Amino acid sequence: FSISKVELFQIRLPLKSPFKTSYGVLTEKAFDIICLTSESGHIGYGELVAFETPDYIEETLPNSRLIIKDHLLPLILNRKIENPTQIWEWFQVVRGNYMAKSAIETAVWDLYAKITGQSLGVILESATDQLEVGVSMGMVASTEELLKRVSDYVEEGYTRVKLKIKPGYDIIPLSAIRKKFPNLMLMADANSAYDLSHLTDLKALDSLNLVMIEQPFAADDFLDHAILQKELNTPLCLDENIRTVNDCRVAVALGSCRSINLKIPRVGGITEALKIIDYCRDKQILVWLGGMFESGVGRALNLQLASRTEFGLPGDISASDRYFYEDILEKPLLMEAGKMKVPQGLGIGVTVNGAFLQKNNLSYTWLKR
Ligand code: OSB
Ligand code: MG
Repeated sequence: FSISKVELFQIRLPLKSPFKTSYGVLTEKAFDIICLTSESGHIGYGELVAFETPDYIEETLPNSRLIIKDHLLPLILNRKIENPTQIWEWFQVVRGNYMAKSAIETAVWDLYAKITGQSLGVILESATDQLEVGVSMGMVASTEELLKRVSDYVEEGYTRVKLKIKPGYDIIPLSAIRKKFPNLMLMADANSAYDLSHLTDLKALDSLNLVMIEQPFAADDFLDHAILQKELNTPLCLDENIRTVNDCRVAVALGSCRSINLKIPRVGGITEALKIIDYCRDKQILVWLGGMFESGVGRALNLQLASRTEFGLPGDISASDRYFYEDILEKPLLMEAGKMKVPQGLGIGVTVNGAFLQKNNLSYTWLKR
């Protein structure tokens, strides 16, 4: 097949409550939705999840838009696509820019599944139609308010809770949660806020029976993570560090982690994500699916991939209504009886609300002539 039309819509969804991490506060999620139309009239959707500021990793929404328009789209337009794995190969001439690549690559997978009349889950070897999921929580100053929020999430059915931490906000809130919920799958995510000078603080967390500690050190550090992992019983998980399967090989060679938070956009799309899943299975690294405050498009895709058997923990795939007042789908993805349903329709399995997209800023259109 080939692509006859490309559209990019710029969307902003306000968050229900501000999300505080070690690097800042987010009150609104800005993202783009990419629509690829084939000559057959099928539409594939992709989500560009990059943030407006380079604080999580270096990629940003404005830069990614530019890379898509000037460097990635020219590599796929006017070309016959036989299989979505080709996209990953064609994109190799562009270095890095994983989130930009993923936005296009995942839209091609969706399009391919729709053209061939299949659910993307079938192609991705989804093994179940419903999943337990976890929730990621920003920092909350008051312990009382924190415990109230954890209770609400547990009651709603979330089976794993992740709390953002930083030096000075770690053992106290985590101990309070642990005391009230002795058996909860609890973990912490530092988004690179620590270094080896905090070794004592990090070792103290070993007493809390955490499922894992995510990304305590710098996004490009493998050596200090390995030193820390040797000092801890709690498994370390890498997020920001892992952009390719080669990064996983370095982490395994050095012993930098025992778990990987896999985000499709952070690794450039589904093709690389599948390689990482295979590699982690071979090396007995616990892989689980992370999130980027996705709208329904990215969230539906996450559910499809996370329903493979290799995912050893509930993912950061909360219901749309955990973050947003309204989603961009005809039907939002909600928690039902403690589980999220894996959408079963063609492609990513959800219907995007066309009127909602049209209401938003169309930033770019390309039409085959
Ligand atoms: O570090 O896992 C992270 C969100 C955006 C960027 C980075 C991270 C996160 C989350 C939230 O923790 C995951 C989600 O629910 O989408
Ligand atoms: Mg993280």
